Order: sequence, then C-alpha cells, then structure tokens
Amino acid sequence: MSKNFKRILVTAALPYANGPIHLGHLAGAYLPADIYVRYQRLKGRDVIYICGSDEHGVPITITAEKEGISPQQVVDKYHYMNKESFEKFGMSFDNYSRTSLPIHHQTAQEFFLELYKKGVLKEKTTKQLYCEKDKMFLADRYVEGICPVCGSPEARGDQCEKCGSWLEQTDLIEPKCKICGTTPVIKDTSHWYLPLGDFQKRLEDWMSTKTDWKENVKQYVYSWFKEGLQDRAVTRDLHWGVKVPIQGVEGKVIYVWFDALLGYISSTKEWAQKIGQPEKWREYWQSQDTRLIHFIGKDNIVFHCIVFPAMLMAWNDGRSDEIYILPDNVPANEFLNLEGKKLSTSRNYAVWLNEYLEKFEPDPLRYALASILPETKDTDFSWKEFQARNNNELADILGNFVNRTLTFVKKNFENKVPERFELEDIDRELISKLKEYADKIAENYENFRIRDGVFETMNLARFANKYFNDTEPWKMIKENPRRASTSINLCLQTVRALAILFEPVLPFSARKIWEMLNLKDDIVKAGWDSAYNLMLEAGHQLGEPKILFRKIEDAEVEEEIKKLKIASGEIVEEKIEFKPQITIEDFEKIDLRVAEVVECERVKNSEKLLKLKVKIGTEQRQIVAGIGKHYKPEDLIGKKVVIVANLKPAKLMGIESQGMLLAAVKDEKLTIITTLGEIESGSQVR
Ligand code: B3M
Ligand code: ZN
Repeated sequence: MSKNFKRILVTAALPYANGPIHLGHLAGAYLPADIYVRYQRLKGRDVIYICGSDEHGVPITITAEKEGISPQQVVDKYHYMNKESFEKFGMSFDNYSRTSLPIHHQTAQEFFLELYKKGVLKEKTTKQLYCEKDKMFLADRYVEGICPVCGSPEARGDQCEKCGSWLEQTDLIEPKCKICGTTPVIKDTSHWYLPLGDFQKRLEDWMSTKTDWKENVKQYVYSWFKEGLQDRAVTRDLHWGVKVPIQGVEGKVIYVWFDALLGYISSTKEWAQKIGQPEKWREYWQSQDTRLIHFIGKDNIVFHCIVFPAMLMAWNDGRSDEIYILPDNVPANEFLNLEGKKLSTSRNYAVWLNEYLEKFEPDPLRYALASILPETKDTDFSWKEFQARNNNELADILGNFVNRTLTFVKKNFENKVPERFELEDIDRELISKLKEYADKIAENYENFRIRDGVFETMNLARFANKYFNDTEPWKMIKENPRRASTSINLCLQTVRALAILFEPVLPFSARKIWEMLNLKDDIVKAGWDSAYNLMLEAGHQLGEPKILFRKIEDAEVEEEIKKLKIASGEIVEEKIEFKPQITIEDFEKIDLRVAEVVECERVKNSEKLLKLKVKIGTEQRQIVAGIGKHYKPEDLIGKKVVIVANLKPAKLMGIESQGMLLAAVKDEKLTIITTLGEIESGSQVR
C-alpha cells in the first residue's frame, strides 16, 4: 500500500435480499474482499469492511407478488438468512447493513436532493412501457424482451444479463409485461435523469490515472466511453424503494442502483453509530488519505466505475466541505461457472451457501474458491476439484505438516517446544523462506492477485513438509537428538507462521492451529510480519494436537453433482410411487423369518434361478429365487437371509418354492436383505 494512505475502506457489492447467497457471489466479491481485508488487518492497517443487503428494486417486488407476501417480508427473510450464512462462512464485515433502514433512506434522499438542487438532475418527460391490464408503468424487470445488443430473449427493462448491456426499456424488442405477459403500450411519464454524458470528460481524465487497474475492468470502462455516455433515469414509477424527496412528487422512488451505491455510505454511518463515534464514517469517506476499494462482479462494473464516481463528482462540485473520495480501485471479477455450465439461480443451477454449510466446514470452500477465483477470466467450480483441494492439499499437505509436527512434539518432547541448537544450511534456508513467502504472498494480496497469494501460501506448507522429510527428526531423535530438537523447533515456528499466513483464507483452521500451539494472544494482534520472527520460546507448553481437515468422501460429492445434474435436466429425478396404505393388522399377516442358507445350487437350464435349502429354527425349507444373475451359489451358503414364511407354495420351472426371499431392487441392481449382527434362524422379523 502506498504510504500516502492512512486507511482503507473496503466494500463488497450489496447482495439483493431476494434469494440466498451462492458460490458465484462468493467468488465474485465477498471472498476476495474478505481475504484482502483479513490480510490488511494482520498487517496492522486501519481497514473496515462494509456491506449489507440491497433491499429495493423490482426483483424483490416480483418475488413478493409471486409468493403472495409483502416486499418487507421478502427482504426480512433473505437479509437474516444471508447475514447468518456470511457469518458462518467467516465473512469479517465490520458492518452488514440494510438499505431499508431509515439511516439509508435519509442518506439517499439527502444525496438525491443535493444533486436536484444543484440542477444536475434533468427532468424529462419520456415514453415508457405501461401495462393497461396491471395499470402500471413497467419499470426495470417488470418488462422482458429481446436484447437489442446481443439478441438474448431474456433481457429485462434495465439490463441484459447475457451481455451486460445497460438498457432503456423502450429499446427492448418485443417487450412483454412480466406479470401478465401482454404487450405493454407506450405512455408519457416524467423522470429525473443523471446526465452521465456531462461527466464523461472528467471520468475519462480520472480513469487515465488508473493505470494499475485490472485489464478486464479497464476494458469494460473504455468500451463505455467509446459508446458515449447517455442520460440515465434515476427515478422509477414504483412504490417500493426510497421515495423521491421532491415536494409534490407522488408514487415515484429513486432507482435502485442510485440508492444501493449510497448504501455503502449509510452502512458506514451505521457502523460509526454502533461503535459510538457517529462522525467517524467521514474519516473513511471524506478524507483524501483513505483508499476506497470496491469488490464486485463484472456485471456491476458500470455502476461502480462510471455511475457512482459521477454521482460523487456531482455532489463534490462547488463544495468546500464534505468532499467524497472516489474509488481507488475496483478489482472486479469475472464469472464462476459450475461443472462446466453457466450458473442459473432461476433454474436452481447453483450451489447455495446455506445448504453447503449444513454439510461441510467453511474453510475447505474458502480455499477451493480462492484457488479458482475468476480474476482474469471466467473459471469453473467442480465438486471433484473441491474434494481434491480438500483431500490432497488441505488435509495431505497443510493438515499433515501440522499434525506430524505436533504429534512428534507430544511423543518426544513432553509436548513442549524443544530447544534450537546450532543451525545448518537447511535450517537457515527454511528460516529465510518464511520471510520470502510472507513477502511474496503480501505482494500478491496488495495487488489483488488473491489466487496467487493463496497458491504461494500452500507452497510454503509444501516446502515445510519437504524440510520435515529432509531433516528426518524420527531418525535423528535416536542418532542426534540436538538435530531433531532443532528441526522440530523450526517446524513449530513454521506451523505458527502458516497459521498467520493462512488466516486470510482459512480463518477457522488458523485459529484451531493457534489453539493447538496454546497461544493466548490474538492471531491478528500477533501480526503478519511476526510470521517469520521465530516467536515460539523453547519450553512453551503446547495444546492438544487435533485433526485439522477431515477427508471428503466420493459419495458426498457425488450427491452434490447429482443435484446439479437434476437442476440442469441432465438426469430426471425419479419420483417414488408408493403403494396404498395398509394397517398394522395387514402387515402382521405376513410372517417374516430369519433363515440360514444351508445349501444352494443353480437350477438346471436357468440363468436366473437358484435353488436354496434354508433352515428356519428346526425346520428346513426349499426356496427357488430369481437371483442367479446377481449371486453365485457359494456367495449365499452360511448367510442369514429374510424370507416370507407363510407364502402359499408355488412352482417355478417345476420346482416347488416354499417361501420367498427378501431383496432390495432398483433398476438392474439387486441385493439380498440380511441381518446386521448375530441372530438365530427362525427369529421373527417385524
Ligand atoms: N444488488 C446487484 C447484485 O447483487 C446489486 C449490487 C449493488 S452494489 C451497490 O449483483
Ligand atoms: Zn444483451
């Protein structure tokens, strides 16, 4: 970080409180921002991480109408749900606000009014799409049609998700009302416009200083400039949202994007109030020595790199106080695909964070996603790769190094940090690597190369394992105890270093390691640069070694893959058709018994049939069963099976069968029902 800056204000896009958080959200903005912020905190920097729910906009009112509840109920449900899953996922927001709060409405109205009074906002009467049936103007997503830019049939009134174009609804080809499906008419209405064209020159000058921005972001912005910036309406004919604060104006709200961007400011205000210093938000927004960084996905670039800076410039114009800073960087990410396909929330082709957290720990997902962040191009998440990252990297490299070191200390050094004696070259190399890696990882994080930073952190763990192998403490403990003591001391210092350097990406596991090292001081207080300072004193008593990462089984990821295949229509989920209900009396008519197979042979000239002799208590029976394709006679001899003992005997290929064997069947698969644990033949099954 350049030394001219005193503090950092980090924001992540405010997610719509209109559905649960999914992996695309996490990889786009929240996780890279969290890693960046945690790293900066470890560096001892003054940084705050601001976020909250975006609770306005047409998607929310549409959901409310669909579910027959109020928009407030929709946002309440998802605000709390998302806040909770973010917390469980280790998102270290300093504040997670909501744009339905009074503090936000005031902030947005004040801002709007300032621009209105200055005459920045232009009032224009224009033609808008109006649905005669629903008696309303079709703002934003209330209308759908063909995108005039890319031809996608699902473009909405304000934006095409396919190509990212920001649209005027009247540009849509073949528009349809989203509520009733009829073709809307065109009617006059008046709105206030932000004349972005008036700001283009200043925005271009400002952008030209941003040479260090990511290529993908600069390219988006320059293509906007090339097209020429247009006036954009910043009000809508809707009831849900921040009311337009102009005397005599009814039934109009501020456009959701105009208000949501200001949500960063109101969330910071709320944070300042909560910590009891209500004016402190100004330090972050209105001092020129603060760095403002917006983490977002690529579909939000235009709003953060053009609209918001223009709004802030408009506010700042002609003022001598309360001057807002402009974004210093907007490290926007591309999209994350899922198992090779585009994520789609409407088709439920997504991995939802709340569902993930019901089954797995947060850190493996943080690590797997951080390793594939779409920083320069779209990337793909696959469950198999997730499993491999967890099993082969977290468990086998990091977990293994920590575990082998700590169990060695417990076994050989009374669980106390052993002494460091004279150093050899290999030891000095490890010590210098600690600093090398800490610096290299930091340099990556500073430049928003989060993926590379995480990759290098795992490389240090790889290096540490190699050091353990090369110094052979298990051998030295007998041949040269001073060597074993020295190398294990250094391994422990490296375990501590890894806890610190991994903290941004694995906050939960880092704290587990910290606890195993029995370190009392807070890990953040210990700080990034203490990672290479060999801070563990000889004689320090360690805590209990525990397993850091459990292995994830094939069956667990296969279940997840299947869910996605069902969502994408690749496989059809079979619905079980149950038979009509019966009573307990009906069931009790069936005499089920445990039987032991004493003899078994194939029925001549039949592939399918096996002839069994079974013992049921004192009785012997002959049973013919159609299981010849699934079992060989010798598989069954001596096994306990379950049979229907009171079934009327029947003849199969001329051989009498005095009972029926129970088996589970699915499609082509068959498996015989047997007993778990010892039980005598003849026992009743109920
Ligand atoms: N809610 C869109 C989105 O979630 C929007 C972001 C607002 S950031 C101020 O992608
Ligand atoms: Zn399009």
